[in-house]
Amino acid sequence: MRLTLPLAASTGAQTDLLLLGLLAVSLAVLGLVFWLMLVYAIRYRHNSPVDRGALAEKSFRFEISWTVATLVIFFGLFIWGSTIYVRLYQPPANALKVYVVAKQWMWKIEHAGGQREINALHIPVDTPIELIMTSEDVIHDFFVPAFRVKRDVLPGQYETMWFRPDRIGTYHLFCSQFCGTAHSNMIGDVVVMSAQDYAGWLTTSGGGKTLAAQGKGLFIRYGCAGCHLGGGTVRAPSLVGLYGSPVPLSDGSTAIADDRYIRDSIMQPKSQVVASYEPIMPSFANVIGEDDLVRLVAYIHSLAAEKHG
Ligand code: HEC
Ligand SMILES: [Cu+2]
Repeated sequence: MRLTLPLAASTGAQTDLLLLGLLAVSLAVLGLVFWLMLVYAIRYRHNSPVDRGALAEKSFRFEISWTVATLVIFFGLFIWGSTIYVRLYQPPANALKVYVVAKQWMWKIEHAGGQREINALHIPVDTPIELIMTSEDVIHDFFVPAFRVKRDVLPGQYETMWFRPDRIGTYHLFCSQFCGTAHSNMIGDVVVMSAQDYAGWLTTSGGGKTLAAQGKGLFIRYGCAGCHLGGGTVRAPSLVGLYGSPVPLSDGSTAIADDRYIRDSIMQPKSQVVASYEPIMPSFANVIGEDDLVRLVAYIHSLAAEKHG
């Protein structure tokens, strides 16, 4: 019999350790309480001849030390858990980005090379993978137990999450947020492949045009180019080199141009207006679907590379 869930991501080992730690502390507390109960119940049972003495004095030293000890232990657990949790949302810069669009009731996966798949995710082993996820309708939740990752996928915004698979194989993907009648069908396979197999998969799985190349076409089709490529009558910021850089906003704050920022710039342009520009960009919410949005974001992402070399 297998007691443990297979672990296939190096980033998940710490989660398992934390679980063991929590279990150990809980068992220790449980053991202490039950041991004391047992000892006192037997020792001071009805009719037992032991001396019950005078009532004990309240000792502040004792009260304070057990309170402080508990505080230290449980605060330590909190810090331990939150460091792991926070790290889950800080993907390394070299992570391979994959876009995930959830809808009732399927997972649509879009790779940078233009490969698309449904209810399956093919990824290379030993590579940090960053998922940029959104939903077309209700709240879903991307859950891969073997990687120890799980995150709600919300409509109208990007959620990111990362992990590093370290074992070749096929693992279950679940939607773990009840999302309607066919929620239980919203499952899939995560296929972790060797670098060669992955390269082979990329070439045989079509794609044709990369996401960025498709986004470039949409950039013209949706009329973004008219404002953003300059030459016209309106003044709009150039998007070259934007991705990943800090953007000064009109309210005096600074934002980092990540996927989420770019998404919001397109869907809710009024929410963050670039400093020294007029808020004239129209909102594309209800105009651009999630699939096209992913392509536009990938295109703007690709413009960052143009500037650097
Ligand atoms: C009517 C002209 C106009 C159109 C059309 C337009 N934009 Fe904009 N856009 C602007 C202006 C002006 C700004 C700067 C003010 C602001 O942030 O709203 C801007 C800001 C942005 C930003 C943030 C830039 C930065 O430096 O932080 C992004 C990203 C962006 N637009 C993408 C797009 C995309 C994608 C489209 C097409 C779907 C589009 N825009 C269509 C005028 C336009
Ligand atoms: Cu779902």
